[in-house]
Amino acid sequence: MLSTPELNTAAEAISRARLVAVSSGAGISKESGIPTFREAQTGLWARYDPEQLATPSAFSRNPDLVWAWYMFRRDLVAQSQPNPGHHALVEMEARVSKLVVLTQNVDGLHRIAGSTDVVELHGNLRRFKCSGDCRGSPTIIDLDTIEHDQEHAPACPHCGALIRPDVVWYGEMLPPGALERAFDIAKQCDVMLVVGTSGVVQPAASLPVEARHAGATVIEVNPMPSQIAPVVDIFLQGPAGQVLPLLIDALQAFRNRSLGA
Ligand code: BV8
Repeated sequence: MLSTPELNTAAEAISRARLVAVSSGAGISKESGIPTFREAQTGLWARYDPEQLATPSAFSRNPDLVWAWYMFRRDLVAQSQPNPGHHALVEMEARVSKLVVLTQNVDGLHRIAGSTDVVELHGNLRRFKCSGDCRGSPTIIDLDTIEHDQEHAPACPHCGALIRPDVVWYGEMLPPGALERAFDIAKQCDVMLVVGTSGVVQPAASLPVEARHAGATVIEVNPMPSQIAPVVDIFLQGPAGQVLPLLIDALQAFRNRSLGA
């Protein structure tokens, strides 16, 4: 389990960093009540595999099924709040020179918590767009301005194509600007804090590898080791909502010791 020496070593590395990159996955939103991607889905969606639903082919084959899934998740996210893990990252941002969050999450909770520099690698399920990008990429559609229900994918008011969530599906390219900036940050950061990701989905899973190869210290926060374990320098085992606040305490203690020295 988590030990004080590891927390102190991690806090020292973060304190000394010019640039801290945080790479977050579904695990940081677990304590906000949002199930992680690989947990068995609940209820109505239990029989579906998210990786089969979050694809262009699923949407073209059965748009209403995929639409209903996103409406379900959108409602779940709308009822969720940032948890102590998200808030600890906002606190950390105030205590270090520069901190950028590179998130795989589509729930928008980092920004809602107050993180000011967030790169959304896989989009945001609170935003919707014309599936034909009829007025440029992306053609965002404000759902509040059109008639729609929970069961049927509505039509774009401009061109009639179906409306979809503004997220990156499997087999789709990540937003070019976001991907490029994420890898730049990974190459330049002194510390990469990886929080709540299984390290399975590419190309996001390569960010910690890139950071380590460029000389960064890689710190992982997760109740269990992930697929990025081979590049992790400091493993802080536990849930983000508990570990990240402890890391803030360790940062403060390190700062006090340095000032007291
Ligand atoms: C692309 C948006 C180029 C949608 C998502 C090699 C082999 C096979 C396939 C591929 C390959 N390389 C690339 C691919 C294709 C694919 C891929 O990576 N597949 C995987 C399955 C192997 N990648 C893509 O398609 C990407 N695009 O590569 O473009 C291209 C283009 C055309 C053709 C080929 C290539 C696009 C990927 C984006 C997919 N969209 N989300 C939506 O949400 O509906 S991915 C989605 O799943 C999430 O966004 C997130 O990224 C991912 C889930 O991962 P995690 O966040 O890590 O969550 P997970 O549940 O897995 O793990 C949770 C972790 O939290 C666990 O470790 C757990 O222990 C921990 N945890 C639990 N509780 C807590 C906790 N941690 C802290 N605190 C807690 N309390």
